[in-house]
Amino acid sequence: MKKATVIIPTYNEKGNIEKLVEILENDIFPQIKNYEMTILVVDDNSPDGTADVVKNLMKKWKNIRLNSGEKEGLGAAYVRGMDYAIEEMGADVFFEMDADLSHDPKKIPEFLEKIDEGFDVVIGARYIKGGSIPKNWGIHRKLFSIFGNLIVRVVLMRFWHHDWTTGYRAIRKEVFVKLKPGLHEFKGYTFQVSFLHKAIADGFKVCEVPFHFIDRTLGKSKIAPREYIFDLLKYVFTARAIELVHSPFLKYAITGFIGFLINAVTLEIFAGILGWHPAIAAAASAELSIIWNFTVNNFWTFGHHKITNPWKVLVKFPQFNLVSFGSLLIISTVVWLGTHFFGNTTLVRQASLIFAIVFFVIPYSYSMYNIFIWKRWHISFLSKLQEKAG
Ligand SMILES: Nc1nc2c(ncn2[C@@H]2O[C@H](COP(=O)(O)OP(=O)(O)OP(=O)(O)O)[C@@H](O)[C@H]2O)c(=O)[nH]1
Ligand SMILES: [Mg+2]
Repeated sequence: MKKATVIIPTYNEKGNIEKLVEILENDIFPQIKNYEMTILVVDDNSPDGTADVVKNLMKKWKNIRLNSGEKEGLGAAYVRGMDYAIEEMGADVFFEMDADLSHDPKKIPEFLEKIDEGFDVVIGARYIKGGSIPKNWGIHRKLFSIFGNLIVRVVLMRFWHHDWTTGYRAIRKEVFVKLKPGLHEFKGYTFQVSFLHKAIADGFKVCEVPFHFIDRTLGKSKIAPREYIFDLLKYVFTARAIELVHSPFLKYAITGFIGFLINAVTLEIFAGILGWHPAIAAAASAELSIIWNFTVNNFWTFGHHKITNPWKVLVKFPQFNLVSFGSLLIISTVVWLGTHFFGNTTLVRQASLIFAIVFFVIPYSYSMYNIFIWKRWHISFLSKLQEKAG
């Protein structure tokens, strides 16, 4: 039979741990037939004597273990506990669960069903239908949690997962084994966000199960909000920057910038040196830049999706020109509007051009390339949208 371990990190949870263990042992575990259930309390030498309470519980139930260590933060405790659960307890699956009864234990069988359906990580989510945060939380606490999650979703551009900071989860051991080398730097609460982010990036299957978060009635919260916010922002912005550098976006930007230089230099050569009519010179230099962009994006930026079949190139190249024509329309409209409202000066023209490129042309052309030309987002992005829609 497969083994599942409920890992409960504790720091001064003397008043809570016994109650939680009683509920798990008496009410929840007997319902679960296809897993051998165990409990691991990961305690950081709590000064209130949480460990002594656990030792007493271990006399009553044989499926409980205690792992004690130095206090290094929640993330460090989880890494230690997950290692222990795999090595010493033979866990195939483990749960992350707070000791303070905030995480409704009745949800455990539902988490395991999702694991049996083939999901690698099951997230207990408060911000989806059927889930909630406590009504009696102060406004600060609510804003902290809601905006924390929103910032993570927006900065990481991962909108399909709604609750990133939750500490109620079921995880298959393979996920931890794979991610472990990169987990040590996140010793605090940021561990939760980084763990989920890495799991998704590595292609593990993640789903959400809603639950109502209950406010703790005993003991103190261990979160240090200022430190947490700082660490969280540091993580999401650094992780996003690394992702951008590794994604085609940077290559796209370099290619586009050189394309722009080609356009500017050849325009000067054709119109200034060769004396061509400015309209013809502009069209020819723009087309050279388009040819450059198409070729380099095809073989480099979107090299994994490159179009090599000559017939396909014949179809794609005009499409690419059409997309470029869209960029041209955007730029001319914005520059025209800018000069119309703020005066036809060099400053306004240049500022409008940069504004148009940064805020409209880049998002427009990058998504067009991804969706219509090289179809990189076709599978993951569009099918997800369709899934959501129907
Ligand atoms: N071992 C260990 N456990 C920790 C540490 N920090 C927090 N915990 C435990 O992690 C769980 C979550 O901590 P909480 O303080 O409840 O965090 P929270 O649920 O976001 O905050 P509240 O809603 O105010 O309770 C609890 O079981 C804590 O005892 C730590 O440094 N080491
Ligand atoms: Mg709590």
